[in-house]
Amino acid sequence: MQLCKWRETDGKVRIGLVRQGTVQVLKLTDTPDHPALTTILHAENPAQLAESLVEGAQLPRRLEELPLLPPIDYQEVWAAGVTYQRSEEARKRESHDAGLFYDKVYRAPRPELFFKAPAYRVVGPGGFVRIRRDSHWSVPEPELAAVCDPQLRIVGYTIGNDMSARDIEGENPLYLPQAKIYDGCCALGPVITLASAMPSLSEVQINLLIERRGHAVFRGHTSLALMRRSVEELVAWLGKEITFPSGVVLLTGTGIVPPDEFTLEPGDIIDIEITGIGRLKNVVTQER
Ligand code: DO4
Ligand code: MG
Repeated sequence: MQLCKWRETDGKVRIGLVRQGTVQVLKLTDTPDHPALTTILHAENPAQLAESLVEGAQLPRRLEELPLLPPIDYQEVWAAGVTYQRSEEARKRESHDAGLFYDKVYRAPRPELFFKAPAYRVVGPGGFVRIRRDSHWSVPEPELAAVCDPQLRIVGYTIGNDMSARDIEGENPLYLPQAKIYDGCCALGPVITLASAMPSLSEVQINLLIERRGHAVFRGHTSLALMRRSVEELVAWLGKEITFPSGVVLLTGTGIVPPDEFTLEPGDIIDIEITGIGRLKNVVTQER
């Protein structure tokens, strides 16, 4: 079972229950204290609550016809880094003076965790992700995103894109927040697959396709089985000394890095597919 969020033409935000691309509208509206999506996600049994809220009188809709919003309310987005060997190797190459630190963090018990974005900065399916105007080496990072409730139970999964400026991070690792956090730096969607409906993570595959003027300029692939740490381990480290009253979304790191000579250009289309969730497509821009 999956959940999606969209805005109707009358401005109302709706939540839907998705099965095989068909969306049943739920009778639940946003209030500032109880945003609809997290009201379901943070319930004791999200699937049961969603089922009980199906608006029987409304005809089912097609997922691809809805103007989807990112599947997030007020959660912070955090990210883990260097969780795949592919990422460790790439960071060591891009960073001339600080390669050792990436090696260390890949192997150390404590993972790299960083704040990525407040919910309002997150872009949804079909939206624009940005490359910084002061970067000449930017890439998408396709990542499994764990959606956690305030008790840090993993209640679902979505697709995340941790947009990154490799040249800025490579110049000095202390520039990480500037390489990672800026307008249009993060996309999530298209839906949340409830944890109970997610296939075994060891079988989950991630595919990335980047198209430029109608042609594929990069294709990459990885498997969650190649991740050095489990998602539960990352979430446990995240929650050690910090609480998340509105819940949190944790990007779990990238295992796909385009070759060093590749950089994104305005107009590129980033297409990320993850088993059990679907496909998140975004267009690259440098405009604001
Ligand atoms: O150390 C920098 C960030 C790494 C990252 O975002 C990733 O591995 O996905
Ligand atoms: Mg990343």
